[in-house]
Amino acid sequence: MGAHVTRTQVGIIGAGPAGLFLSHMLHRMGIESVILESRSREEIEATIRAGVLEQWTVDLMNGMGLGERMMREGHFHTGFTLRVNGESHHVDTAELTGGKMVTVYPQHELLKDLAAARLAEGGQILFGVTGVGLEGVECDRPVIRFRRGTDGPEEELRCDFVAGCDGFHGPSRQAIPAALRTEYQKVYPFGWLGILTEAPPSYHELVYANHPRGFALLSTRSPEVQRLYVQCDPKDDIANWSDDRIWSELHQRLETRDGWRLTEGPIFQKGIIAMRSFVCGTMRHGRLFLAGDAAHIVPPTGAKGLNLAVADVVYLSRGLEAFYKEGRTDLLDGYTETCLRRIWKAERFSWYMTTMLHRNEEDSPFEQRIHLADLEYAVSSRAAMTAIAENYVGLPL
Ligand code: RFL
Ligand code: PHB
Repeated sequence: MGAHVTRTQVGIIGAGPAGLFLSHMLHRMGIESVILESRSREEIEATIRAGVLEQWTVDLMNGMGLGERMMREGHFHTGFTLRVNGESHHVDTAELTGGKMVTVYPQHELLKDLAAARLAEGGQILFGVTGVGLEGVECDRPVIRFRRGTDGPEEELRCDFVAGCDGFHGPSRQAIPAALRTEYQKVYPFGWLGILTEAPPSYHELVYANHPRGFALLSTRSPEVQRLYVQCDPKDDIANWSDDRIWSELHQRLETRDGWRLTEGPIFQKGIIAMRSFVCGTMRHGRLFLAGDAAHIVPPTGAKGLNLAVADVVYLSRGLEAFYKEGRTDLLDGYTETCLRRIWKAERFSWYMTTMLHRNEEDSPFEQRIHLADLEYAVSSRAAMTAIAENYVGLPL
């Protein structure tokens, strides 16, 4: 007996921001898709990741009629603070960019909204699949093999196109022969220790702090829960970080000279993440298209990762629409090039914010002074601040 076969137009691997946004956009274009996701819905909806949405990402959510809860529960920030030597410098993004803002709305809440809406429309998202493997992406009839759960029989998803939206560790990028892939990478010698604490907001906007002890970031999640990060050794063991030590570092790095105090609360989640910049310069192989973290990674300092994933699938959906409605392949043929123009700008901005704001023991004294001069210039020049602001709120699509 042959494997059970399902047919669709676009087979999507991964139900992260890239995969879910893509299925929504395709549905509105009258293009069918099926999403295969290895994790359970519960796990995805409980994983804490990004928090900052660019203005156009918010506009896109609203334009698709999916933004109702985000508009009710999200936090709208017209700027953020750069804190240097205990002095606060407000970057008024709205004033510097003609009214653009960023919205703090947790990634897992966004994913909940996207998955619920897609399933309510009759969309197919298969959670908890295993053994995902790609075949035939070089010809016109690609096949994705998978199993439901760990012990379901092997099944085939036959499609016209495969969207590899499976994150940095997923199988899609590896399905492009190594000899055809150009990859660029930078690994940073520091990471972030992130916490969630049950406390009221300490400040009305995000604070990015540069301090001789290292970087710190004050962010938020809700009126009751705050998100904070401290620069640390990426190989450090979280067991070395008692709550007291975390608060002590946060107080020192975020402290100001005007008497402002960080509000503490019980810490209920903590973890360490490493930081890298990565670009796969080959985002298409035959009928396989990579999107989001599957193709690129930015360090989180610029808050770009999720937004960049959504931008990729906007371009991909336009290419697929031109293919199905007009038989044109030019947009699909130009996919990698179109995406990479935006990706490299986001890579540059994320790298710039990261190198400028962190303390890097591997930097020569010359480089350390240059980064400090960069920062001092940024907070003293309207032109430099405008450049930061327009990148932070998101470059036009
Ligand atoms: P995701 O979110 O990793 O989703 C990929 C999905 O694919 C599934 N998958 C598979 N499915 C089937 N078969 C397989 N073999 C599979 N292998 C993997 C995975 O289970 C997963 O569900 O990728 P996507 O969609 O490209 O989205 C990228 C974003 O999630 C990522 O860029 C952001 O989270 C990055 N990021 C931030 N981005 C922002 O725009 N603003 C922020 O403020 C921000 N803060 C952050 C961040 C990332 C962080 N971490 C933990 C890396 C803060 C942190 C701490
Ligand atoms: C977050 O709230 O998780 C967050 C905010 C801003 C960043 C990165 C992460 O630059």
